[in-house]
Amino acid sequence: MLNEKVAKILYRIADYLEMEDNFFRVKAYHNAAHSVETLTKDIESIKEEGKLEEIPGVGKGIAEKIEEILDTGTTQDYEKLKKKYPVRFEELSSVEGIGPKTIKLLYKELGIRNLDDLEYQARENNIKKIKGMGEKKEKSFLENIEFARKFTSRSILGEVLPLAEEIKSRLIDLPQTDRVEIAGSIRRWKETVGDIDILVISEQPVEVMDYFVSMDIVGEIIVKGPAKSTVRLKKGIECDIRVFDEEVFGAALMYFTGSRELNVQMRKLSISQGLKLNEYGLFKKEKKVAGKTEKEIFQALKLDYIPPELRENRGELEAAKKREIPSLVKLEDIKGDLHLHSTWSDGTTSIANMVDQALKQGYQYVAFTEHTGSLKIANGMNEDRILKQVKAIDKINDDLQGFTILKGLEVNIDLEGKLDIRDEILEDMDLVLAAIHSGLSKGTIEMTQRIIEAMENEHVDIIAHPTGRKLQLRKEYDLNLNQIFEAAQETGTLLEVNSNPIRLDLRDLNIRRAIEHGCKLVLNTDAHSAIELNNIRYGVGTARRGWAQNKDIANTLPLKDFLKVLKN
Ligand code: DGT
Ligand code: CA
Ligand code: CA
Repeated sequence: MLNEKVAKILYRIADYLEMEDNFFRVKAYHNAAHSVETLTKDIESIKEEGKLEEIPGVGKGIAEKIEEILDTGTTQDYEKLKKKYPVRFEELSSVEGIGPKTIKLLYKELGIRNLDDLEYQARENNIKKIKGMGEKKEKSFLENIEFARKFTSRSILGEVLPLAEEIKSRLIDLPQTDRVEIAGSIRRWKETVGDIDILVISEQPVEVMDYFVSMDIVGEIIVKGPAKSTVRLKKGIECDIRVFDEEVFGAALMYFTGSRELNVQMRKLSISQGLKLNEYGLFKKEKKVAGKTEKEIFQALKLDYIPPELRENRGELEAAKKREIPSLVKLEDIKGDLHLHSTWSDGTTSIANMVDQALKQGYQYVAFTEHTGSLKIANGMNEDRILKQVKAIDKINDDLQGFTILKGLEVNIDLEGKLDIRDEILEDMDLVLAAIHSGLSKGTIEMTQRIIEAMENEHVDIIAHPTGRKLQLRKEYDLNLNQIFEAAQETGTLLEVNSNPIRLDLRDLNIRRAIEHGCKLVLNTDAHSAIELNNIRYGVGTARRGWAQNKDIANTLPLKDFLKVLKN
């Protein structure tokens, strides 16, 4: 709907004008935006009839701006303001208590551009130091950020990565490209992403850009130039592409992989060694010392190579200086998936087809863990059907060589922390997952106690999706995670990293905390169809962001050793 698009730009201009203290025009733009937004008639046809000035609140000046938007997709003034204040306006203003004036203040004083910056600065207690802010505001920002995140325009990695890979493969197929890489937050496997960043090596950038902006998946061209272009894809997300020479590509890749916070620290470190780092290389005076590859830049700075997933300024630079960057878990290290559903409960694929997929992924084992009795909506199985499935799996196993299907269950933890299947049945299963599926909003003490109680059951091997969050849909349960981690470690219960890109639960920081507590983890997909077994890569990316190594992850072990890690 064009009306909405025009209204949005007018609103945004009003916001910028407010940052500029131009209150009279703020009001004018605001009124015009509101009129356009609530028009029932299509604005394009009003323009064609030459009647834009008849819209309430739209005078000659704003009518001209609307024409400019309809003709070019933007206005020159708007573009200038965007450059002047390169902040994620929508993101920041979605935090309660933050308007244009505060955004300007936060940007000027602390360079805050987005929610991540805001959260960082608030946690560092830098906001209360700004004149006019104070401790109370800082605290309330922190409280409201979580809520605001749900309503921001960030997309889920699981939706964006396939799109980025599609663009990458199309660009690679061009005769003019020598190399194509996905950079930015996607390369870091961040669970949500703001936009897609693609870097290309090519000697014919103009042809590459021509192709890029004319792809059928492009909805709108935002900027087009020989070195950089930005489009909005039809799916809504923006995609940046930048072309570089082979000689500088490592430096460019490092710079545009970020994170911004790490880049700042890397530049500081370079300066302290008498060097200068930017997106074109590492320089000593005017002489380039490195830049063709990331590896040679890290080397020249006397650092371990830092994998992209760690580049968040969370201690990785210090570790790299001490040559203590751990060897992180890799996709090919995963030997099995221990959380699968088939048509026996609420999955859509047969056991045989799921196993085919597991074999394709090079696995040695899987476990089927259907829902149980009390979870009626998920076609939960009663004791009778559980025993039937056990027999069915035994039969399939007889025909498999070098591959084992484990017989498992995903049992429900009730309000008291009890399970909905008798111990006598659980005892005969190879593996038991337990999870909370109801009574999600009890208080911290109760929720924590329910999970600990379940872990104390000698048959429960794994707690599935331990915090219950769903990205942009549902917060984590109120849990005392320290107590959960301690109990998991003491009882030898594995904690799941659920690899469904909506869940990613445990998330990166909690993975790192769990490992510090000495917990063991297991990476599962919770697949309800064969294709979803591929989601394991999101779990691996997240585990790497949590600094996980093979020794932390039970399903990097061959079957025999894996079974030893389970209880009993
Ligand atoms: P996103 O898109 O919000 O999920 O996060 P990123 O990290 O992909 O951020 P983006 O797309 O704005 O920029 C890509 C990378 O480029 C970012 O991680 C660091 C680098 N970068 C871009 N602009 C700047 C800048 O002004 N300063 C610094 N230090 N780095 C920048
Ligand atoms: Ca990005
Ligand atoms: Ca970008």
